[in-house]
Amino acid sequence: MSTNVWDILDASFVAGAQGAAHLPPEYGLEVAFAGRSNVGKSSLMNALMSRRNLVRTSSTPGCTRQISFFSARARDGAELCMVDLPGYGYAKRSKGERDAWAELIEHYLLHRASLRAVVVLVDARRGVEEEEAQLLEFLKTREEPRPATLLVATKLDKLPKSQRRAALDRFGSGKRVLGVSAVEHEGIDEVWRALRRVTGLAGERR
Ligand SMILES: Nc1nc2c(ncn2[C@@H]2O[C@H](COP(=O)(O)OP(=O)(O)OP(=O)(O)O)[C@@H](O)[C@H]2O)c(=O)[nH]1
Ligand SMILES: [Mg+2]
Repeated sequence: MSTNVWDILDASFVAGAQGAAHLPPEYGLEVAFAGRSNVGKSSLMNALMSRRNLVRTSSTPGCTRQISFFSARARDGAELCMVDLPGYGYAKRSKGERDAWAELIEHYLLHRASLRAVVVLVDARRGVEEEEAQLLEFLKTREEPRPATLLVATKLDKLPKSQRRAALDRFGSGKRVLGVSAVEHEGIDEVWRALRRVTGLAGERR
């Protein structure tokens, strides 16, 4: 196996926040993982951190009930804070309709200064739908400096190999899409490379 500077040497849970008052202090670079419930956010984070069960995953949608912060340190010393967001709808709603949850996530996405990138996950079999389009639009409402957005198609293994390329090309938002499978450990290095690029962390394959 080749040695990558982004091989993860340490990964650990830092904090969980169920309200804005519980967000951990800002330090370093943060990357958040967003997308509807069950899309594979926690699984992708585990794959990126080379840990099987650091981030809790579940076949029951809506399992992640807080914003969870993890710290990962790579072989070259680069550190990144990875943030697991609960899945939810990003539609513009009245204050009354919006629950405490949505408020917490929106607050985090709009105001967290250390947030450098938001990885938006979409099931490879579905493509970008209303909810993801709304999230991408919502992120554009943030004042500069705005976090980069990265579109990732998950569960690529659920599609026959012959259909994968076409499915990614069909995503259609005009943004580049990275395809991954947490199960087959497919596309994980490419996500790392993109994360390092958008966060400004140097590091190429040695
Ligand atoms: N086949 C396949 N299944 C996957 C993949 N990634 C995740 N899953 C499965 O999809 C289910 C949901 O995965 P999670 O990673 O918990 O999804 P999540 O987006 O964190 O879900 P919430 O925390 O509920 O928002 C689990 O049963 C995973 O095993 C993948 O790449 N391929
Ligand atoms: Mg989760």
